[in-house]
Amino acid sequence: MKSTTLNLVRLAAAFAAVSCVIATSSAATISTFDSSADGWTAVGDTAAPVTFIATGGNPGGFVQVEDSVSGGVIYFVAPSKFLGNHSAAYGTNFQFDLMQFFTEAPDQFDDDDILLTGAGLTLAFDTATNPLNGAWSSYSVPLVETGWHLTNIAGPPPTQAQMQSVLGNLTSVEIRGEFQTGPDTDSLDNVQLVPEPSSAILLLCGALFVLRRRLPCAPKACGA
Ligand SMILES: [Ca+2]
Ligand SMILES: [Ca+2]
Ligand SMILES: [Ca+2]
Repeated sequence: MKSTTLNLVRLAAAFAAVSCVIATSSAATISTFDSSADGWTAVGDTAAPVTFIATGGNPGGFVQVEDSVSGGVIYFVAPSKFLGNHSAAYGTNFQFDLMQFFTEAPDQFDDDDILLTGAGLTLAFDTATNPLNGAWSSYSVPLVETGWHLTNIAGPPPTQAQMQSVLGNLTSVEIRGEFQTGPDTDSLDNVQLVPEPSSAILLLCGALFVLRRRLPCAPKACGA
């Protein structure tokens, strides 16, 4: 192949590969709080509305609330982009990072850790561990009926149809921020509701990357 043609093919393959990455990630609903609170609010006994903090997240910006310690449990409440039809998220993982901060002796309490509401149902999930005190903890919760409970974490498991109908009609997504009795500050970063790309798209993208790597370099065209 002539070097000009080769370079054009390499360029096309590179462009297609980059387009692949954009195409497979664009369907994700994500809040990384790079520059704002991204519409997140909170319910419960917060001392003030959700605050955006530009540094100290995991990484970059994050959101934080302070407990007013007046009774009640604080939950972060997702903005509208996490609501509606997220049927494609069934079978994927709901991911987020939490950090709690408290100075008194640990006095943690149990409660519903995630609440998904929709189609007249509420689904609750009990995460295995509470967030670290003063450090970020990452959560990845499978969006399948196993492990979820109807109404609250003491409820029976939902059916597959119930799980799917909630994900298809989400009206509320809440993540517990408060785990400590007494004063605490609660932080959230990197919330992701990520439909996995179809295996066909992944195979195509993989093939494009391989093609790009295997094409020979024209002299002085590819760099060292
Ligand atoms: Ca962040
Ligand atoms: Ca409280
Ligand atoms: Ca508290």
